[in-house]
Parts: sequence; C-alpha cells; structure tokens
Amino acid sequence: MSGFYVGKLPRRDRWSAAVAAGPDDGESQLTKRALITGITGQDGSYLAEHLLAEGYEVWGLVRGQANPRVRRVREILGDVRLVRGDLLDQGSLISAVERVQPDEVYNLAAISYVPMSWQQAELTGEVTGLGVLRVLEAIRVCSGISASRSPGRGQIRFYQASSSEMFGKVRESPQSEQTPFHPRSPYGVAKAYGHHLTQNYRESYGMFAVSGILFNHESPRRGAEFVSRKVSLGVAKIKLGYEKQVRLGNLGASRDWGFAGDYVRAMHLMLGRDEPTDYVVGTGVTHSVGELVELAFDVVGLDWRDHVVTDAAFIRPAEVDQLCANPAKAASELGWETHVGFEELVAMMVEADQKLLSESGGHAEDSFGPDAW
Ligand code: NAP
Ligand code: G4F
Repeated sequence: MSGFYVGKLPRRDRWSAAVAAGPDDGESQLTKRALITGITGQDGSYLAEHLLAEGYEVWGLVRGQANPRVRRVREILGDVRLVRGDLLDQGSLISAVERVQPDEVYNLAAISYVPMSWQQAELTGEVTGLGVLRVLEAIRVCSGISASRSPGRGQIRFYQASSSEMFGKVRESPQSEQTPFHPRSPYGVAKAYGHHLTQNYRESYGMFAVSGILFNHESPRRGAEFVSRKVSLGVAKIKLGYEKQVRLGNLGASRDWGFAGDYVRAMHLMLGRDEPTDYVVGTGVTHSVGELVELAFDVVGLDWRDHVVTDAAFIRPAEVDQLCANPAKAASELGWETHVGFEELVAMMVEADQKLLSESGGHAEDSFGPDAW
C-alpha cells in the first residue's frame, strides 16, 4: 500500500486497509485521529487531555499570526499537534481537514461570551453561526459527499458545541432535547443556527453529525469574563488582600452548573454511538448566581455582603432567567454522569485561584499555574 493511497483514504477505510495489511504495516494507522476547533479554550483543553488519554492522536486548530494562547497549548498540551485555520475562512478549514484526515471533528470554536454577542453581533453570527456551516462544508467537500453521493463507512464524525442558551426564555423546566428554543442573545440565535444546520446536514447528506446541548460548565481554566471565574478570582483577590470588592450584575439568574472535565466525556461518548443523535448534557440541578457567590465567599470564611457590589454595567439587554437540564437521555443512552458536584466545583475554583494568585503576586490574567488556563 503506498503512502499516497493511505493519505487519500477516509480514516475509517484506512483502518480497514491497515487491518488487511497486517500488524506491522497497520499499527500506527489504528490510532484514531481527532481535530478540535477551539483548542485554546476551556473545553478544548479538557477534551484534548481526555482524547489523548483514550489513545487518540489529537490535532488542534489555531488561528492568528501570533495568538498568545498557542504558547499555552504547546506548554500544557505538548502532545497535541497544531494546524492553522479560522472559522471565518472556508479555505483554511478545507486545508486543515485535508491535512489532518480526522476520524472525528469537534467544533468547539466560537465567540462564546454572551455579552460580547450584543457588542459584535455580526461577528458572532459569522463565527458562532456560519462557522459551523464552514466546518461542515469542509468535511463534506473533503469526504466527497454530495446530494447524490452519501458518506461511506469511513465517514468523518462531527460534534457541534450547542448551548443551553438556545432555550433562553424557557418554555418548560427542566429542558430536554424536545424543548423548543427561544434564544435571548445574538449568541443564542447563532448557536440555534449551528444546531439546526448540524441536524440538517445529518438529514440531507446522511453525515454522522451531532450536537451536544451543553449547560454551563466551569473549571479553573474558565475564562475570567464568565461569572463563576470572575467570582472565584474576585474572592481569591479579596482574601489575599489585592482587592476589596467584586462588581457583579444580576444575582437572581439561575444556571445548571457542572465541571467542564465531566462534560467533555459526553462529547466523546456521543461520537462513539452507532446512530447520530443530539443530547442535553447538564446536572439537573440549578443554583442562582447569588448562591454561587455566597458559597465562594464561604470557602474562604468571608461574608459576601461585605464585598459584593451590584453594577448595572453587567446587566444584559435580555436575560436568561433560569436554566435546568433534563439529562435523562444522556444518562440512559451514553451512561454519562457527573463526578464533580456544585460545591466541590466552586471550592476547586476558589482554591485554584488562591494558589495562582499567591504564586504570581496577584497577576491572574497574565500568569498561568499548572491548573490554570
Ligand atoms: P472558550 O473558552 O471561549 O473557547 C472558545 C474557542 O474558540 C477559543 O479556543 C478561541 O480561540 C476559538 N475561536 C474563537 N473565534 C475563532 C475563529 N474565528 N476561528 C477559530 N477559532 C476561534 O469556550 P469554551 O467554554 O471552551 O466552550 C467551547 C464551546 O462550547 C463554545 O462553542 C461554546 O460556545 C460552547 N458552550 C460552552 C459552554 C460552557 O459552559 N463552557 C456551554 C455550552 C456551550 P482563540 O484563542 O483563537 O480566541
Ligand atoms: O457566566 P456567564 O457569563 O454565562 P452564560 O451567559 O450563562 O453563558 C455561558 O453558558 C452558556 C451555556 O448556557 C454557554 F453557551 C456560553 O458560551 C457561556 O459559556 O453568566 C451566567 C449568569 C448570567 O445570568 C449573567 O447575567 O451570570 C449572570 N451574571 C451576573 N453578574 C454575570 C455577572 N455574568 C458575568 N459574565 N459577569 C457578571 O459580572
């Protein structure tokens, strides 16, 4: 079998060819290969670690000429290979898929901070919405799939990072795969587009394309702009004497918060199923932002009322008041369950930020401890 022939076959066909060729020829080709967009983000890092531990060869898509987060990927995820590409650039995605020849593509890249989606609504639509189309098109074109040519056995499997933000002004509680969408932000609208498009490519072309409708998940690697990390960093700074206050918006909103490390396992399980279908992933328990704040201050023995200031600057034009998952389908079909509870998660984040700040003299955003992202 020539090297050229191996490179041009879809991955699953190469697997069959490798088995037919015998152990010496086939050993390295039996390794599954994953391409992750959004590798520099919170979920990208945990998913990469999970897939590496599962024996995958992992590739991450990175954008920009001098993206500072690429250095962190190289330092923390040394075994991940990198390929250039941008969700705004169709050609770059086709080149990336052609180069990597993945078995599985996980599309985690997005503008994911909800308030930014009002400030840059068009860009959010382009990246978070149309970006999904571009990744699906890259897979379709590279696989030679068309309306008259279905994918074969060796097709690339696709995961889309859908969001509970699509439920928005919720029609029922808890929310399941059947709950209608009513998004409340340009981000939620863009995610709903990507969700429906993923479903459409599955139905139109027979592609193995699935969405995980994930509820909020956090970790010490969470971006500092999201409320959980803003609170854990704020509490740590106050405890260590760097700050006196933390300024927050709506303390009444409720979310179903879990640990990111648990959620990436669900992504992988979804692509391992015989049939493609979408799943809600969350804990089934909801807490208010106020409860999160109180718990985080409790971890360091402080009273939140002495330090939290509400600031109208952080109130959103339209709020998602409450989210709560019904993860029954993920539990029964994927066998998925959480390992880290809410209290443990909050304590983990506050403790990680105290350690980070102690080691860096209070500079969290530009210094990265072993567990920080
Ligand atoms: P995150 O930390 O904000 O990471 C976003 C990633 O997208 C970064 O790696 C960023 O790379 C990349 N990106 C942004 N614009 C890009 C572009 N034009 N081309 C290529 N890459 C681009 O997000 P996360 O929390 O890990 O979430 C992962 C995904 O799950 C996102 O799609 C998010 O919307 C979705 N989601 C998250 C949650 C949650 O609670 N975390 C819940 C539901 C759904 P740069 O370094 O280049 O900026
Ligand atoms: O932490 P947040 O910014 O997360 P949000 O808006 O729920 O979105 C996150 O989860 C989604 C899944 O449902 C993802 F799709 C999305 O990409 C992202 O990861 O805000 C949570 C709640 C909101 O109700 C917000 O109004 O916290 C409230 N909040 C109150 N004060 C604040 C603040 N949020 C932020 N970011 N900053 C505050 O000062």
